[in-house]
Amino acid sequence: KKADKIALQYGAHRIGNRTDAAMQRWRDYGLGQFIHWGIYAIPGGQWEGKTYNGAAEWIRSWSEKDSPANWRNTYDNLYKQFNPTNFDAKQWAQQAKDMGAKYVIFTTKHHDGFCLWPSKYTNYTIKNTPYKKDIVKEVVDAYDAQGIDVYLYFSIIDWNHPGYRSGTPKTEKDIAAYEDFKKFTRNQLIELLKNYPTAKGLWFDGSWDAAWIKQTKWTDDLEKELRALRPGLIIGSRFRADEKGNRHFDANGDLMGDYEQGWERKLPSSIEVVKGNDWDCVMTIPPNQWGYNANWATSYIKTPYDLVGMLMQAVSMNGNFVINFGPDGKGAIRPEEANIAKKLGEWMKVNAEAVYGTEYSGLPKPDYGYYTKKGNKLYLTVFNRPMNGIVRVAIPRSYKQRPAKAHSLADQQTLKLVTTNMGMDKDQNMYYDITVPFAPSSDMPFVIIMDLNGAS
Ligand code: JFZ
Repeated sequence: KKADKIALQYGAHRIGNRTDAAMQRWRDYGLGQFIHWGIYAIPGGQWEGKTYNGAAEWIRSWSEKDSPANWRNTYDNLYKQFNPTNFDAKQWAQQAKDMGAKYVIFTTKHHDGFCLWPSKYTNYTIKNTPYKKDIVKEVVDAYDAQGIDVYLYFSIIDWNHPGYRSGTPKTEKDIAAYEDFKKFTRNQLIELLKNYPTAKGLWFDGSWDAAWIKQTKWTDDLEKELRALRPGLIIGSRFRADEKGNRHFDANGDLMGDYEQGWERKLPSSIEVVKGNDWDCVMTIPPNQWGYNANWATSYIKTPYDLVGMLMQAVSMNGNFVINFGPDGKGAIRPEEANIAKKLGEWMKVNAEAVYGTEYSGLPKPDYGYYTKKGNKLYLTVFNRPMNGIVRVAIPRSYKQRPAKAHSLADQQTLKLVTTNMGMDKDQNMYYDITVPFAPSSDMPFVIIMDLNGAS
């Protein structure tokens, strides 16, 4: 389309969103769960009596700075104590189901290199812990049984593998080591796809190192190979770089991968920002802790209200919203997270119709909250309740559909809807006043459904 596009061999291989059934299913999820679990859950953000305020799953790198002699010996031996006797994949999956999650992203291997599956290609795996059993398999089976789609998180960064390099390998020795690491990475990815045939996608991380970015052709070939192994496989934009070193978006600004994977603890401010691309947002409950951090009390903890706000902000702009959980070293989900999952689930149980399978409404964001839309139904999730109990919906005259009637989702009660001619509208809006019950039935947002006239 654009004449000024430069020729790229390893840029985006598709312009526009995927249209197949697997991707449509992804698009309809709305809400997902992330789980960060690994041996970093044992120290839980504390190292030799010191609390580290950085992300707990990064503790190996914090402790390295403080006691260089210690970290390799100590951290890399933590797996010998990994025996999560409270781990119950079925319970996790039940909790995720009750929360309303439609997909889960599970850390098979984080930056520390420890594998939660019994990989054939390293000894640094769950098989060599007191626990022994394949945790990835337990998680996949339990979530499959609940009808929750599984995505395998995989870190390219691997602090344990001797061939891993962050900077571009230059010496012969480094180059050979890195070639080894590439083989290892490829083997592990193929192994994951073979071991877990129901997994719907791979969620890549730690692909920002200079060494990795340089592997343009190799990573492109590998992505193709993985896709050929698993038809429908979903891979986001955080895997490879184009030949100019661009990540996520190639030198022409086109998205590489199936959806934009750059929304890490942030949300787009408007629909224009996401340029029509599929995307999801991954969010921590504290400001920035993915792995278990024993000391949560010192930071702000997002409330169910906050999280529903972010969920609706995401879904109203065609995104999915993924909430992270960090189970402790014994495999238990902390009570604060369990409580948030429960509260969200209670809300989702009533209001999920405004979430699943809905899309951007085509309307400007209302001050009351967020619109979502499905066919002839327009949903307004109300966070800001007007003082007079009248929600005034402004619909541009150019919008094809008109609200004909309204009801509340929670109790299916018909709500009074009056077309209002203010006679002063320079923005060419039509107004629809909807009277909402004066007393809010809970401290959480509520949803108004409007039935629309006219073809969507
Ligand atoms: C990475 C990891 O380092 C972190 O531990 C966690 O697993 C998270 C989900 O991913 O952190 C990132 C990744 C991407 C960005 C920032 C932090 N980003 O795109 O800005």
